[in-house]
Amino acid sequence: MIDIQYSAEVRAAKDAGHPIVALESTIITHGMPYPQNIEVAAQVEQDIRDAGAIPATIAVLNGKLHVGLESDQLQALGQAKGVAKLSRADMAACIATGGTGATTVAATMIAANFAGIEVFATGGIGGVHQGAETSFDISADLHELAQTPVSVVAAGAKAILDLAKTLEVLETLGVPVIAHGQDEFPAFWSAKSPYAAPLRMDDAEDIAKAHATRRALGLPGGQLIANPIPAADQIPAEELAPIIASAQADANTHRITGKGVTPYLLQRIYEQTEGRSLTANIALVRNNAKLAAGIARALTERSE
Ligand code: PSU
Ligand code: MN
Repeated sequence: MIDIQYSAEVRAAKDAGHPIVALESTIITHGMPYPQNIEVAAQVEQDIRDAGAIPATIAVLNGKLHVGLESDQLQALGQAKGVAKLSRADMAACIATGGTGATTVAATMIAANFAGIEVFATGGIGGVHQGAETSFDISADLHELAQTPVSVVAAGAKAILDLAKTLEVLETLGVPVIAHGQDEFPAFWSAKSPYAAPLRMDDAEDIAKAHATRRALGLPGGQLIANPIPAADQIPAEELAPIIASAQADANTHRITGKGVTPYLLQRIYEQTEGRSLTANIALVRNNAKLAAGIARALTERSE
């Protein structure tokens, strides 16, 4: 039996029927450098509380599935070396063998759904990598969105991905892609991409209503809520393009493949922007946390 370990705060919120927002942990262990990773994780949790919901950061610690981390657990995870990156393929094996791992978007969706949490905030989802026509590198996050009923708030997909192909795969898989407050699909560090989002909604209530309607129709799968980075925090796409191209070339030269690709590219871009990519990343995650809290609140109010 899977015995979910809830944090005290999440346990109390579940008992009281308060809105809860899931958070992933790969962004902590593989997406940001220490010590900013821990500071950001704690800040994002606080942003969710300030917006009227309860944060549930998800990870596997010593074979236990944790939904909500106590602050000492978060501190330890953020400093640990060699933590596994868990997606759909490896979360069960990690639990079964008593391992410790951080959950990606896909694994966090599985755990959140298992714990009855319907809304999840992150930075960016995984998608179709550039060169996927030869590498076949397509994130399991896309397939998860097609089968697990959680609404994921992200700032679109990173420009290290092929956004056009990512949108095509999401369409094929029947995943609603809803841009928040604009017509364009956002590009993570930049608010706009050249691609139109298939759907647009301007407030949390409509997004919650769409989520509940999918559930009522018995449709499997979640929604991708593409929330643009605030204009003041973005890095112009033209400025990033050559940096991304050189990071991608380095990844090819060093034959980085599989799970290693996303963390490698993020680290190279961080170095080449002298940390500006991280500042923007923090701003967009915080912005996503607020919107996710609003959606979770709207869902709770609808079911009352
Ligand atoms: N985007 C970020 N930071 C991250 C990730 C994505 O800005 O840390 C992580 C997420 O956990 C996402 C994962 O689910 O990378 C995708 O990895 P892959 O491309 O290997 O599926
Ligand atoms: Mn991949």
